[in-house]
Amino acid sequence: MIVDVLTIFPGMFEEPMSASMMGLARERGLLEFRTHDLRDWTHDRHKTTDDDPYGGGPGMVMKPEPLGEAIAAIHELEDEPAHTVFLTPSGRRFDQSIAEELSSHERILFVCGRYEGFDARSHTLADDEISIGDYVLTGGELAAMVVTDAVVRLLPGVLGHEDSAVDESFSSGLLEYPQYTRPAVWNDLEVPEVLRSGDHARIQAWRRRKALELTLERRPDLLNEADLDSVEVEWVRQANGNVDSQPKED
Ligand code: JCE
Repeated sequence: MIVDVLTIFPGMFEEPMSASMMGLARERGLLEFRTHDLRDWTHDRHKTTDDDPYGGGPGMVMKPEPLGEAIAAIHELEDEPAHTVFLTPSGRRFDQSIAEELSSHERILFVCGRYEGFDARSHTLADDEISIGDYVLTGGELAAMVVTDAVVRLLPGVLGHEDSAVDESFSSGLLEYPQYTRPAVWNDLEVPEVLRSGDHARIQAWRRRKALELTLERRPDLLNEADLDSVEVEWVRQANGNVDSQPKED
C-alpha cells in the first residue's frame, strides 16, 4: 500500500510513522509512506495556504488552489490515482469497519487541513471524508496518523502473528477479555486459577464470559450488534435485569 499525506506540517509524521510497526511495515516494503508539503504548491513569497472567510467571522480558511494543484500532482506520482481522504470533523465517523474498507485500497492520500477547515469547494477533490471522533482537533494530521495506524496493522504481513489483526474485540463485537502475564501474584493480586489450569475449553468459556461481562458493564451499546448465541442473549437479558440499566431520573 502507498500512503501519501498532504500537510503543512510534514515534520509531525516523522517519529510516529517510523517507530515500531509502522517502521517495520515500511522496511518490509509493505507500506510506502510519503509526506508532501502543501506550501510547495503555493505561488506567493509567503507561501500562503489560508485566507479570510467570505462573509466574515473568526479564523481563517484553507485556500483551495494549492490543494487542487497538490492533489493533482500527487495523483500523477503513480499510474493509478489515490483514494483521496479528507480528515474533517464533519466526515463519517471512523471505526474498525472503515479501517478494513480502507485497507483494500492500493493507494490512499490523506489531506490534512488546518485553521477553521477547508473552503467548501475543496471537498469536490475528496473521495471520502473521515472524522476520528466528536471532538475538534487543531488540524487533520493527528487524525491521519490514527487512521493510518489502524489501516496499516491490517495489511497482510505487518503483524508477526497473523491472527492478532483479526481483533477479538470488534470482530466478535465484544470488548476484549482480561489478559495476564507473569508473575502469578503481583501486589497481592492473583492471576485467575482457570488461566493456569491448562484446560483450554474452560479457558475459552471463561474468556468469553469475561468479555460479555465487561461489554455489558462498559459498552452495553455494543451488545446490540455483537455475535451472541442464544444462551448468551439470555444471559445478557438476565444480567440486565440485575442492574440499573435505565437509571431513574430524580
Ligand atoms: C480540523 C477545525 C473545523 C473548527 C482542519 C479538525 C478531525 N475528528 C476530528 N476532529 N477534528 C478534526 C479536524 C480535521 C481537519 C481539520 N481543523 C480545525 N475544523 C472547525 C476547527 C482544521
